[in-house]
Amino acid sequence: MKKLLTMALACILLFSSVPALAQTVAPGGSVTVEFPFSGASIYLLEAEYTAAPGLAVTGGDVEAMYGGKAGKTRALFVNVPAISGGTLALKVTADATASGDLNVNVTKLRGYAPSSGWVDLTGAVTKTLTVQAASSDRIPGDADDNSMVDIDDALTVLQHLAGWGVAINLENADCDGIAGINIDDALQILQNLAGWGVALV
Ligand SMILES: [Ca+2]
Ligand SMILES: [Ca+2]
Repeated sequence: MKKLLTMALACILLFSSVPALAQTVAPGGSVTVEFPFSGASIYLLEAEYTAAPGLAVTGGDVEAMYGGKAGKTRALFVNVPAISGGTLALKVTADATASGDLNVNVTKLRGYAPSSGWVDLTGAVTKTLTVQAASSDRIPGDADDNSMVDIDDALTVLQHLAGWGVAINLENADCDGIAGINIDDALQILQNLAGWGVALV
């Protein structure tokens, strides 16, 4: 269902003049960039693409196609019976030091059918990825995620540890500088609140 909705949205964006929404990716992270295509009825799809310095294509597939492989600059997929459209989904990974708006270009997109030979498909486009660090809104100690640290946060950690199934922000709750959530995190919050000079990190 989600894929169908994504495809429907992609088609609307492709066939309208509305600019596509920019996708974002964190430095060192990966994102799937979709290139819808259509045209002749084909058994084979061949795509060539380039990624700006700072980005690399690290995988990909075509929904509804039987098999194939996406390499760094080229993808080849096959399907029987023939299909007349689909979406090339490229997995793009950003370097840890990448930043800004960087492009991925599909420079060639063609399909093959025995009756017609190789035919160019509609859909070769440029997509821009904005590489930006995820905004950090973490508040160490704010286990119940209400934007303040008080005794309820220590209780939330304790209730979580007791298996009460309470809502908890795990990133905030792990606040004693030692990875993992345990009773020391609850104590850290209590000691911080008591003015013992213990920092929440
Ligand atoms: Ca709180
Ligand atoms: Ca901890």
